[in-house]
Amino acid sequence: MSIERTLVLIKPDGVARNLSGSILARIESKGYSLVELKKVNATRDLLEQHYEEHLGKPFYEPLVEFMLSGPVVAAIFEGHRVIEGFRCLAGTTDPTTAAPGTIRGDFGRDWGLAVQQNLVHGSDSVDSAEREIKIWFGA
Ligand code: RTP
Ligand code: MG
Repeated sequence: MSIERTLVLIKPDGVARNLSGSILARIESKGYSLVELKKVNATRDLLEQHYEEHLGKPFYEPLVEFMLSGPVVAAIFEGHRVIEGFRCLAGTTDPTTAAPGTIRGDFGRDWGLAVQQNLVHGSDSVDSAEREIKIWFGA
């Protein structure tokens, strides 16, 4: 067994729509454990670190603006294969076509805005998780 940790963000759309509790409940119901939880107003500096892999892409600036548009909930969840498990719970990036039964598929859709507002973020690898947890929660 290899216990992993992952960074989960409930993005400003999820917080504004009062879905934080429903989203966290799904992750806990799957059997993952909450390690840390906070509501934060992200800064541009923090988001530029978080999204450095997307620098230069057409959706980068709208994405950063979207993430600055309201508070986000940041959480660390722990469990065996939680990184892959959470991304499976979240569903694919485009919420219009994300499978029903997933967080994005059940609660989200493309609103035709500059960036896909898809409710949640989850780290995509052990290395990303370690990097992102440091960015949002410190060492
Ligand atoms: P995330 O990082 O948020 O967990 O989502 P992801 O891995 O499924 O998607 P990624 O490719 O890492 O993109 C990061 C976020 O950028 C926004 N995005 N918009 N074409 C678009 O409009 C577009 N592509 C990406 C989404 O909010 C995506 O989650
Ligand atoms: Mg990603």
